[in-house]
Amino acid sequence: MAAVTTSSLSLGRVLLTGAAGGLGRELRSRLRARCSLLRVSDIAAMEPAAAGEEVVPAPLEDRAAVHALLRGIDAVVHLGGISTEHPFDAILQANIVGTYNLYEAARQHGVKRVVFASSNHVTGFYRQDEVIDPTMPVRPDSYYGVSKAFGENLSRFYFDRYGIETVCLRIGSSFPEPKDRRMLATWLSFDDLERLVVASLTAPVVGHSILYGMSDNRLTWWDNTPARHVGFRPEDSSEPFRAAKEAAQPALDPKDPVVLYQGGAYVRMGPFE
Ligand code: NAI
Ligand code: 15L
Repeated sequence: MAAVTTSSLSLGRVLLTGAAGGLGRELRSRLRARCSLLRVSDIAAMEPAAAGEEVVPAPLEDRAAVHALLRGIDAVVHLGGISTEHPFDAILQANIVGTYNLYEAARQHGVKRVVFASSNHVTGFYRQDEVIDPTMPVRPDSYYGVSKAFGENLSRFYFDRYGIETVCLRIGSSFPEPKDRRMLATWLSFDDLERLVVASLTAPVVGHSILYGMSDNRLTWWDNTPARHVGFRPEDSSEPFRAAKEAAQPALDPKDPVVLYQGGAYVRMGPFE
């Protein structure tokens, strides 16, 4: 789809981590024209640099490499890391040590703002018959969710102690289309993802903010009222996919934890030992 025109403001010198991933590849092409420089990074192979880009591979757990990665950067969109449930040791390195390295380098280089890709799995053990908002206590559903809660807390510390602003995006399910009935509630279109990230980078004052990343879906479990100051206005909806997804899954057992809890299948992944 064509890029969304939400702002013509230059975003300055931006670092995009996780640039080889599903969301990184989408955002790379959409952010490039808005930045004076877009530095893209990952451990996986990336497309060669286009005009206005730098391609800098870096493992997030490598402190020196991450320090170099942040040099001269104004703002970060941090998507890099393990993006699903995995054994703790892998999550520890990529998501916990890696996010610490990123914030510490951001502090040392005077970075002003970070947009952190958190996840709905920070609150996956709330039930699907509850509507929650970002001020409510976390209830992670996985080691992965715990690592994202760590990132949210770490970024709050770096704001309170050092003044680095962060918008934590508890992304629902951002794919070309919803894959199942659960995603009718959690779906975030790529155009709305772009709107969300651009709003998070350009809102004048964000301090430390947390909001859920979902499109304007008819059925929702999340209320972003406490984060209205970010100015995110989703324009897409999962509703056009409803009939097909309901036909594919006509019966749901509400006693099944995967149906009962917002985190879906994540609530029963593992243990891995
Ligand atoms: P993805 O798995 O496609 O991309 C993540 C990227 O991070 C990959 O290219 C991977 O190579 C890179 N990466 C992994 N470990 C790394 C390390 N140690 N050092 C450097 N790079 C590393 O995930 P996706 O879907 O693009 O998600 C992007 C971010 O958004 C992730 O942080 C994920 O947790 C978060 N998110 C995504 C959702 C979605 O629906 N796509 C939902 C909720 C959160
Ligand atoms: C996530 O956090 C994952 O990164 C993504 O792959 C999906 O599993 C998504 O949550 C979801 O809850 O659908």
